[in-house]
Amino acid sequence: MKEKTLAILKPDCVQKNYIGKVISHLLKAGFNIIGMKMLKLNKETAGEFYAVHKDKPFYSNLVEFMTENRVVVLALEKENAVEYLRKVIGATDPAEAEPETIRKLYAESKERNIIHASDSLDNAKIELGFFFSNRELIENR
Ligand code: FUP
Repeated sequence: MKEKTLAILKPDCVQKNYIGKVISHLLKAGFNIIGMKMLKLNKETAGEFYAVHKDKPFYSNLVEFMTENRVVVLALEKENAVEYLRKVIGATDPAEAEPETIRKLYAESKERNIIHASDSLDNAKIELGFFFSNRELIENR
């Protein structure tokens, strides 16, 4: 079944000029980009997006990092998109990521790991709604 999921090219991806490389990787992996925007998160928005981690020791650093530069948010569509995107990005810590995954290729650490991807279909719906209106995500092919 075709699914939609959300990816965020994080501030380190933008700062290192990897936007093109990562988007190219996603397109080669078979994802269709059905929504894309660049924006700068503020502390409140980044904190809300990562609210599930608010009690973790890394939360404040995570919020700080996510606000240090612009990000690119992508709405992606593909068969089995949620699970497949998680596979294509690799483990949270690039040291543990499989070869040829985006994080293995481009990330420097588990704190600065280039890309976010929704981790379930339910979260994909919530996270897509965080950045895109329904009107923006209407079938556009
Ligand atoms: P992931 O789903 O792979 O992005 O990983 P998590 O949801 O576990 O973590 C979300 C983000 O928190 C990571 F992308 C980076 C940050 N994080 C840390 O900074 N330190 C950690 O030990 C774990 C996660």
